Amino acid sequence: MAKKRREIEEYSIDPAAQQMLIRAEEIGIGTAFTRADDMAACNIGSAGMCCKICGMGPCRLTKEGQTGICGATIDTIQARNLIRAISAGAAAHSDHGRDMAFILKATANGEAEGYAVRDVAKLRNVAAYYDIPVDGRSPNEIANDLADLYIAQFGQQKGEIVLLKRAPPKRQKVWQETGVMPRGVDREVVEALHRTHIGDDQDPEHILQHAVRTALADGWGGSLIATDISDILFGTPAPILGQANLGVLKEDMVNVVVHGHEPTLSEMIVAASQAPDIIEYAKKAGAKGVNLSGICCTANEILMRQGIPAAGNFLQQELAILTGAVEAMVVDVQCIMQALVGLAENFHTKVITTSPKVKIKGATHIQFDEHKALTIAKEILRAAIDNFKNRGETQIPDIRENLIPGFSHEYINYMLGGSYRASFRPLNDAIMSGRIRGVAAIVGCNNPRSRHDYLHTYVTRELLKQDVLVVETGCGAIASAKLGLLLGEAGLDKVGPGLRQVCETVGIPPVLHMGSCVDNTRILTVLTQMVEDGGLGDDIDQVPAVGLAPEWMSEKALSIGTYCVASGAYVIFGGSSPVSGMPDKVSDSDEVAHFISAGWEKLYGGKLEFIPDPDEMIAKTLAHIDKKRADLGLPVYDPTRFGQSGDARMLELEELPFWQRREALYGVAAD
Ligand code: SF4
Ligand code: MSK
Repeated sequence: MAKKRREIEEYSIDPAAQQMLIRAEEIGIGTAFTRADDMAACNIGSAGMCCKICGMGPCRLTKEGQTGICGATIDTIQARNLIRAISAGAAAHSDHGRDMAFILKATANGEAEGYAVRDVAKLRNVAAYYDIPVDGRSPNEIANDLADLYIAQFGQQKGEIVLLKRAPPKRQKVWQETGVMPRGVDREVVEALHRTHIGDDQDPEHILQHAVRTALADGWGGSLIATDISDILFGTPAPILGQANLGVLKEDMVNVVVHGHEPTLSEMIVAASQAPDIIEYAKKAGAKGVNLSGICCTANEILMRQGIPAAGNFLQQELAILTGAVEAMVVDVQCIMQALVGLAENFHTKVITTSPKVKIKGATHIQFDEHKALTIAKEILRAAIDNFKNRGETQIPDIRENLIPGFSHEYINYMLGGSYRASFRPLNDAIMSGRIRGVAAIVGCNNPRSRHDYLHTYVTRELLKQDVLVVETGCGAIASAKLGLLLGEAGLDKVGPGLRQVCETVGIPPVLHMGSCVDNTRILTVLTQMVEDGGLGDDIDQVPAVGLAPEWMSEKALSIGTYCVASGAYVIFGGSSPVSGMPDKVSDSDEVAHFISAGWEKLYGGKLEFIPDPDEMIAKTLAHIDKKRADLGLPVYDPTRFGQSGDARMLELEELPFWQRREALYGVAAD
């Protein structure tokens, strides 16, 4: 019997995505959306109740008190499945960080074609954390030492990952006392795999303690290394005008879409696309030039730094090809659907894999090599240009939105305090006074099992109304961008009055785009500085802040969620729980689900919960923020206290005849 398909509007709230899904239906092509309809999720697997780590299984535990053939309980199996997912996520982020460290090393030694240290100030600041001498030394000398130090963090066997010292001192003490200080990135990931081999660690809480250690090796290790070095090599992001959605593709240009996560090759493709010889080559092929855009977090990397438009988020990778206007989709690592290659066969699009770690059968492989990155970038662009002549019928949705991304921790610091008094003080003050109720980090993926972009943007909009400042990364940030929430005035009309006042005064949008999913470390840095600047307690768990991943799907999201919890944050995931006995429902007997919530809260002050209902997510976020406010002795949040403000008030006054403005402003009638 054919499975029931959802209506197009149920697949996505994005009209550009809807247009492409209609096109797919007309042509008779399947996408992740239709495949999700056709493939019912396995209830046993999705709740973590299936074990297949040895050849005696797989063991599916569906009855009360049942164990696997080896005697493993449901709690042990769920904990093992969870730590394996977290470790895979930590490995993916961290391996990205490792590659960045090797590129920094090659750059410092003049061996990386086209790369240079672009942000010397950040290099010096980062080096200073580790007492690497900076005075009287060239950027390359400092970069060489930093690269060596960072490369060593992966293979380190004993001691502590050196980046952990950037966390608040009290937080470091929590980690020391609970025994979760990661020793080296690779060691923790390997140990997670060892512990979960048949016949090893079988105490769920003990397994999950190591899950925390492994996730910390990601957040305060591999990911932080990736963010630091990306900024050093390509520049620390600052606000810049960009655009998002499929309408950024251009009919009269060669469209090259870069997709994945690493900025290394994509930055070179940006440079190559502007080279006169490439523009000339494109013109000879009958195009006006090369139009570059991105998908997923490669998009975020070049959007934040170069203003290169984002064609869309995770669920739009197939939809970009469906426009028929993409000459090449160039992919590196992570979140790349294998379906792209089969889909591209219906069009002229070339799918080009570039990472030595990622090949897809049927795709063209042009391997990235940092020693000749610019040469390779040009080779890729020439292949795309050569393909322009093969373009058939196209349909590019005329839908795109402007946005201002680029809110790195450093820029927020500058924005709030200027060059000489860079500080988070005004933000802390606004939270303390109640103008801003608290902060929410809304991050993470799309998932075709939920309506594309709906949960992200619903939760974002509702929290903004409640005077909650929102910071975003990853595919969630692209969802908000497409709705126009990442713009100053454009986003302010539906924002609470206190938050609006702050945004108008400082000149920021109410939703700050902070980067890719590896850049969730920027959020850790922001929280750390909010603690350092005073008034909001002396550790991250006291700050009125919550992290949300409403549409998560990747293992990296689980690692991010876990390191944020271990850093003191309350983290809410949407969708189904990988550790509840019944999908969407936690019962008293779900030991693992309780442990990562109440158990972790006791140990780390943060907790991880899976809440599918968006209104419950919002209610719990606000309740948590209000509790943290009360614990700090801050005034109870009062939405009527700050009324209308700033520019909004002036616009209202402009509507009045001038003789009434004075009375409206000062309560005194005109003479
Ligand atoms: Fe089954 Fe135990 Fe093997 Fe897992 S480890 S598959 S529960 S026998
Ligand atoms: S790309 S990990 S779908 S955020 Fe970073 Fe988006 Fe999630 Fe991939």
